[in-house]
Amino acid sequence: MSVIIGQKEYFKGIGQIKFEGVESDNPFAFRYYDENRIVAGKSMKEHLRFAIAYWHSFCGDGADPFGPGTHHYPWDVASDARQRAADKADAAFEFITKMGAPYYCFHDVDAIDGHNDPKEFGDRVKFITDIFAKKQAESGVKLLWGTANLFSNERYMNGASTNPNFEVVAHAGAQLKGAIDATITLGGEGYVFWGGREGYMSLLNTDMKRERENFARMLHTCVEYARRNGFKGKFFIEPKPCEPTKHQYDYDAATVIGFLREFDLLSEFGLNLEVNHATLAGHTFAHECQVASDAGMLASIDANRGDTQNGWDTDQFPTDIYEWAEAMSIILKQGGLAGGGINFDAKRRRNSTDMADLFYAHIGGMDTIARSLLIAEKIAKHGEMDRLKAERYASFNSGKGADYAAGKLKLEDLYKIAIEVGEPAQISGKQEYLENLLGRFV
Ligand code: XUL
Ligand code: CO
Repeated sequence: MSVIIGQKEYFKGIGQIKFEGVESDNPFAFRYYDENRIVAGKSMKEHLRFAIAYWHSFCGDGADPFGPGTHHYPWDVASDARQRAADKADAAFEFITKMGAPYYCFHDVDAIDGHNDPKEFGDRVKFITDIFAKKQAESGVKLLWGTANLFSNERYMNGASTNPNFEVVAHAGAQLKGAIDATITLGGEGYVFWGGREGYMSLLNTDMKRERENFARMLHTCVEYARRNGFKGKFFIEPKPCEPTKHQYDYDAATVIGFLREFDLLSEFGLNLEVNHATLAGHTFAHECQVASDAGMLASIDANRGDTQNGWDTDQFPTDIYEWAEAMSIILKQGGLAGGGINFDAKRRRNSTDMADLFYAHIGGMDTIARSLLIAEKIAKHGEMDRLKAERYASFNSGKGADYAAGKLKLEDLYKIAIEVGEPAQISGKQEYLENLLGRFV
């Protein structure tokens, strides 16, 4: 059966979204995201490397635990799986192009329907990969990262790479091979591992030591395969503490960094931090960014936000300018994201049912983040925030403090110094002052 592509316009009446500035009243325009504007030596486009998430934007139907989907897509009607996937690709590339986003991201099963036969599924993924390759060449849109969905199929109910049954692990491997092949063919800049079911529901039936070892074994197996087959990009792990499992092994940035170090995977990987996952781990987004950045591991971001009253992954579009200003300051300080970009792993609300809502959601998200970049630049230029932080630790820069930091002092030396210096003077942490300073730039 031959498949028809590129014949339809799905988002009729909505044209290219352009920058019009803060005075603009046009809801279909950017007020802050000006892709060519130079900020700290690079264009906004290069700094932010925005990506559209295939799953939420073109597959997510708005279903929740209390009811089925409310989003009905005109590209999701053909009876043949390949034609449906081709129609979805038409809609996706139309949207991504109209938004002016340079990148997209996808799971294998977002691109085309899954199939239990690994050969048939592999063929389907190859089929859609060819279409994506054509669409990328026509539009100039690039693949930020690819990934395999190893959590939806019921065979993964006890985990994928951490499944207690080796046969399920083999199926996970088959799927990973297909998704890695697609990522390589499409020139993906990264490959993401998010272990949705790589954790446990109960320790009573779980050999955690073996599961973590098996998880690391699969990562090594994938890295070896991808490198042997020409993958030049970066591997990312996306931490999340729980949901759908009670406990996920990739709990948070610090846990993942420890895991990668324990299993000798540190050099191949970076972290893809998701805002709402940080919240679920009981951290701020800035905390996760700082932990990752300090370890040289802050590579990519899944942009969204939670809801302060709901303790689950609501995946809302970013609007919190304070949250982003703090995080962006950390990103800017490390010279940008290491190998990744900013992917909108965010979804419209169930009752946001107009096609226009998909545009408003992304325009708002891109503007929030672009604005945070401008704020971060101002904070850096002003310099007081950095200066105050540095001053707080100045006692380690010279004299005995520097000797101590260099490992030259023994515990007995500290005893002598404590007697010599007497009671230290009180030094204010100036938190409110710094909060005001941040507020001034926001
Ligand atoms: C789930 C989540 C995933 C990953 C990719 O919480 O964030 O969509 O980003 O598998
Ligand atoms: Co994510």
